Amino acid sequence: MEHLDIPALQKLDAQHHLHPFNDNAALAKKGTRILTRGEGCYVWDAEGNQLLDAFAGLWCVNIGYGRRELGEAASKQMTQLAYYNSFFQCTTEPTIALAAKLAELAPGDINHSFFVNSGSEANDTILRLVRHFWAVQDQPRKNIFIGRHDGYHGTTMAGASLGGMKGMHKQGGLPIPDIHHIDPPFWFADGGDLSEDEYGLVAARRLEDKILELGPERVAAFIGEPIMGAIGVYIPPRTYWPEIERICRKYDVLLVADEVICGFGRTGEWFGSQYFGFQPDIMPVAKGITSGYIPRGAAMFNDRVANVLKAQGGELAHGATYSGHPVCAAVALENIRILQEEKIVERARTEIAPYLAQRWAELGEHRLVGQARIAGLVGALELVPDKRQRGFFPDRGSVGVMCRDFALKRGLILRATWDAMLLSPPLVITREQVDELFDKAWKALDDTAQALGR
Ligand code: PXG
Repeated sequence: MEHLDIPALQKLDAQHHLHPFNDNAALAKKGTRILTRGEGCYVWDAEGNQLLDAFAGLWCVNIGYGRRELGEAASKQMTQLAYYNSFFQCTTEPTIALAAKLAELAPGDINHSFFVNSGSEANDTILRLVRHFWAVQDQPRKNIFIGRHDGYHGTTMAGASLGGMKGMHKQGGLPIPDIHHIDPPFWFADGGDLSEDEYGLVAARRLEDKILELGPERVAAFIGEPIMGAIGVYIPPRTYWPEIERICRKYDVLLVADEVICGFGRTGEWFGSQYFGFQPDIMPVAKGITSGYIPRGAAMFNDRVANVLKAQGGELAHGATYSGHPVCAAVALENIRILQEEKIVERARTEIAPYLAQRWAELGEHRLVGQARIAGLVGALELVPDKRQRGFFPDRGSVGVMCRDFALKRGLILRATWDAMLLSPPLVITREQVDELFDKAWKALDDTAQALGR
């Protein structure tokens, strides 16, 4: 491997590159870690450290790193036709094939894709097209979206507004108008003496209260991540989503399941809605659709919404240069081919998820862990000051960062949100790698406990 001048690169990075979700002044002093290579579930940094990536990049490298077929698919398409768009009565073969493949995979009658470059753009698209859907049916006032506090739907104006992250709302004058939020289903912090199933119904009925407060004739859609990822893997009780679905149907509110993290096998099912047993009307997808190898997102709509947009929508005043990019479509198709032919989702569900759940529960025994939650191949360890109580450290966030750094020193990438350690490995992780993950995570927890004097 070519030798890199790490300090020189770090200096250039500090001088010229603004990093997302970082205090850039502090980061410039510390210097960034430069990643150079990936294979399977491992990545290597410029110093030569081999790291087990238990976070699949950023919840996205579902088929693992280093699959040459995806590079070959991109190269073939680039050579044949590097670019053409879906404007001007045109499109390309891979874009057609991807739309058809997604219709085959998506649950129920979600059969129609609008292509974009990211999850954020998928949600912007959904906000605009859903408002248009109601407007062309003479209901222009039915334009309010309800999301959840602490939800994550991206960082564009609409994405960040639909999400409920307070830090994001503070920057840039958000949320934009006609977006409301209800409290998220987080039993660990909010469940009190209720059982998880009782609490799931209580949390879902907040949606009904909000719809009645605003007036059903004003509410266009509800949007939620089947499992809330970025905030710390909040896995709702089983009772939550069916009740949300019932409420949406009752008031004719469109149900948007944000599948950007859950989609393409994360829970052991193809989509998070299938894991929880509900049927959305609309879903944004991104990340796992290409396993992160190339940017691609889609806003997916059911027959009802798409048919109205087609029959009554007129010209859709929406779209981007890269909406129908054939190279991104070719890579997505190749990724989905591998997921299907190698039965990666099925294997994740039947072989890996049960074993991972068992080992994750063992980590839950650690004295620092208050709750070990997991669904398929996504989970969290909630670090707590007192294992006997469902509570948080007073200085929320510092223990999580400490544990994350100890894990890195031991060759394991785990992400921390506040004091929850998040898990989302490539779906191709093996039982041996699960054992390695367990050993490194346990040691990182020990290191953290020791540093805290516990
Ligand atoms: N919806 C969900 C549920 C997401 O998790 C997006 C939409 C936006 O996708 P794009 O492709 O625009 O990033 C996401 C993205 C984190 C983190 O810190 C999570 C995401 C992105 C960046 C950081 O966990 N999720």
